[in-house]
Amino acid sequence: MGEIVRRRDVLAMAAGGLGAALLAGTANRVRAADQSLTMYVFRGVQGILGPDGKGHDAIVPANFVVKVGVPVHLEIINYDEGAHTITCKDLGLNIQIKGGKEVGKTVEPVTTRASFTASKKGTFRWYCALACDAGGHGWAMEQGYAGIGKEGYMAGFIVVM
Ligand SMILES: [Cu+2]
Repeated sequence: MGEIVRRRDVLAMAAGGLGAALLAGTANRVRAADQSLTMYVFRGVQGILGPDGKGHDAIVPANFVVKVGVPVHLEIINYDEGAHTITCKDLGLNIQIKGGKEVGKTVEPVTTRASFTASKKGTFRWYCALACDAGGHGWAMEQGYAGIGKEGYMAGFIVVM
């Protein structure tokens, strides 16, 4: 992973001018009042351990807060080779997160962008609707989709205020 990050840093520096141009392009679509959140998907080997002492797939942060009626722009960077979802029927969400790119024994992260606007206040549970966490023997998915008690891994809460 260190190698990938270093390469990305170098690329970012090399593309400084281009990056600024791309950001300017993005700014046209993201209004000042909008919310932005960067999330990460990590695979079990990255060391987020469950109570069983084993690593498990996790979406970080699993719990987050958004404002009602204000668009939220998510940037989800997936360091796991598998695809995942952020599914929350109460908020009409079923965000499909693209899998990372396997290169030998490492994974190059792949970024998914998605936007939504929460239309009602409350606390809503999301879960990943795909059978993932194979490396952790599916622990995060036990008792159904990201089973009860597995929040912080492939489930969590969206607090809409
Ligand atoms: Cu998942």
